[in-house]
Amino acid sequence: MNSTVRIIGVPMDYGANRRGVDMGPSAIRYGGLGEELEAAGIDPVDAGDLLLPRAEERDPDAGQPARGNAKFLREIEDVCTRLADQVAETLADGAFPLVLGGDHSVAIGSMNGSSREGDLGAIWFDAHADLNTPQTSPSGNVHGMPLGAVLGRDVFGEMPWAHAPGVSEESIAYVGLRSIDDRERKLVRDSEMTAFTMADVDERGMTAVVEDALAVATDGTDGVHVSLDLDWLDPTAAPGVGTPVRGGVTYREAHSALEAVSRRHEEDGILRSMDVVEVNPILDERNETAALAAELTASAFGKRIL
Ligand code: HAR
Ligand code: MN
Ligand code: MN
Ligand code: MN
Repeated sequence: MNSTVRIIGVPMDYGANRRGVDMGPSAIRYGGLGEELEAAGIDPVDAGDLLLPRAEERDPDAGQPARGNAKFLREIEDVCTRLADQVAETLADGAFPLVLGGDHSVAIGSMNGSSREGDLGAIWFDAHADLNTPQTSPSGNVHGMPLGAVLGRDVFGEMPWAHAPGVSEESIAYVGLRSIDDRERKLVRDSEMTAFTMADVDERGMTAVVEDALAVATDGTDGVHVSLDLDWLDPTAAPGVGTPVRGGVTYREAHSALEAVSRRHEEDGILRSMDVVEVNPILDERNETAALAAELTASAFGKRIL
């Protein structure tokens, strides 16, 4: 693993439909992220949080695109532009960027920054496909659009802060999908992305699925971004998320998935950047989802039981 891990907090909830995920970075730190990473043999450096105006002080519709619906797009552009610069700077310094969300729209910034270093594959651990655009979104919530954004689909193609040319569809693999909008289903099917749903996990087991996902994300790229949305887990294991979906990954399956990532990384150093998103402490039970986010991050960085 990269010698230094730099933690970048992004207390952003503009992309979600409710307040709360803006407290994710604090909750994940309080949940033991530093200690967990040290247990993985990592020496983390905390760069603190980006500064964001409160959502109540902003007009969600001020930055609406000419067509479609995307709330707080102007604010998300500002945050993701600054985040992308910090991620790129972290990589230029030889450190590993670990981004704490915040809602999943932070991944637009992480992946834009990370892909400046060279072609980037991605593993998307999520219940949701996050492939909407302002034209297809049923909600206008940008946390349902980060992959649509980095792939430059629809209006995102004209937004250089959103479209990341170093990320291509065929290098993206979903793991654990189970909640896809009707219009989005066709988008996923017609795409070049590889989608491992919960049914694939049931059938083949988590480790085999993640190894295949890693093969997709490493083929023809120079590095891999891991995006961990805590609603990937079953709500019994991770209650503190804004959009829980039944039938998710168990506690142990989640650990084995991230352990598989770290095993591959130990072989050939594939991991370049990571984000951990959608923890909502308001909805959590005794901070257990945040603590689990910290634990899973440590598994990705090589923490083992023995
Ligand atoms: N697909 C829905 C939408 O676009 C739900 C958004 C997903 N929520 C998330 N993302 N937490 O993974 O509005
Ligand atoms: Mn997501
Ligand atoms: Mn999700
Ligand atoms: Mn593209």
